[in-house]
Amino acid sequence: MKSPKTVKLALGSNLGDRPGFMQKALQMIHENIGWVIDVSKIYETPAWGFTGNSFLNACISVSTRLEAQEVLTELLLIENELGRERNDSGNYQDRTIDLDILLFEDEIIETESLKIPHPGIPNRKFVLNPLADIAASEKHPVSGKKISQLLKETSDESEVLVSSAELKKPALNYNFPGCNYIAVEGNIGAGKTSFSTMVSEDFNAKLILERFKDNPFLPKFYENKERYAFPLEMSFLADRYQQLSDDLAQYDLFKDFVISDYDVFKSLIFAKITLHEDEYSLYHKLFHLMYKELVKPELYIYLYQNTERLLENIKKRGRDYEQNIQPDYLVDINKSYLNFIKSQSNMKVQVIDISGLDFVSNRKDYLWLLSEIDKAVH
Ligand code: PH2
Ligand code: MG
Ligand code: MG
Repeated sequence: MKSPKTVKLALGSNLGDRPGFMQKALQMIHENIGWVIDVSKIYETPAWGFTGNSFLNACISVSTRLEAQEVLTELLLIENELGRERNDSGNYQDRTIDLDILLFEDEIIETESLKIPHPGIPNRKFVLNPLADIAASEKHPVSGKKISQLLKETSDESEVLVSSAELKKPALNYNFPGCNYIAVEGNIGAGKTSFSTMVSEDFNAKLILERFKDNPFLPKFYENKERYAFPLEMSFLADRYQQLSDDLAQYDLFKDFVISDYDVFKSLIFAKITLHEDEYSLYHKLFHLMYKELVKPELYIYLYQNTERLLENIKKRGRDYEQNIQPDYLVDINKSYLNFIKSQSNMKVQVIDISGLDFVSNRKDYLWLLSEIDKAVH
């Protein structure tokens, strides 16, 4: 899973309901590309390089997990959707909407279909003016000059006016109010880590990830469950207890809430499956001594994924020691989780069926998942 990057886009329209097309484009960018972080003013500009209706132009800043080439593909789809017609005369034409990538972080890309930074930036006031609204002090990755400097120096003398129309950022609708601590749970390979990482990046949350990699018993356990189940469960419990009591006690002033990719109760859920009865009863005692000391999540999210997809995900992420996990084991784990969830009365719990979804590569699925959680919080 990729971390979000910031892309600067130019919007232009000189045909039909110009501000309407621009606002619709913004909404479609939100749904298909990423979060619209910043919008410029709208400018009224004379058609540059051809004779045509005057344009409305604006620039926006978008936080996206797509690559530049994928952003371009999405922009072309949106242009089509909004009635953009192209002929292949090679000349500029009037258009309902034009969406161009100006900057993609500080990447320099030169392919047949894509040139970033957009080569037109320095000599177009209809780009520089709105771009300066949202990125005046950013440096052009090739010339190293600030956008504000490029605007001062440009040889373009066209008359660019601020329009009375304004762009509205698409509503976020997700702000997890009143939830200081969210735990994301689910079976092995459900996508707990991906989802909590994405939320922490997108909503300024402190992220707590299970340190399974440091557990020396885990690969051994998958080789020989009889021998290694008890030390494995004990070491997970000790580590989770330590991590949660440390990390939840340290309040981070600069973060809005905490999200973790596990809840400590999973220790008991797994132990119930992997331990013998006498071992489990010992484990159970120790577990509750520790459990009562820990802060409980205010919202517990269970991502339900079907066994087939779990196995696919496990295969895809390719951890050697997980490759022999049997479907039955995953079915048992899921059942135990659901039993635990049923018995919870004090905690806000939400089970979300994500089978058939792919929230990592499909932004619409991700937005749907967020809206489901938002329902639980409100
Ligand atoms: N886009 C062009 C060509 N000319 N002129 C203005 N004022 N605004 C534009 O967005 C514009 C243009 C090619 O994309
Ligand atoms: Mg253009
Ligand atoms: Mg274009």
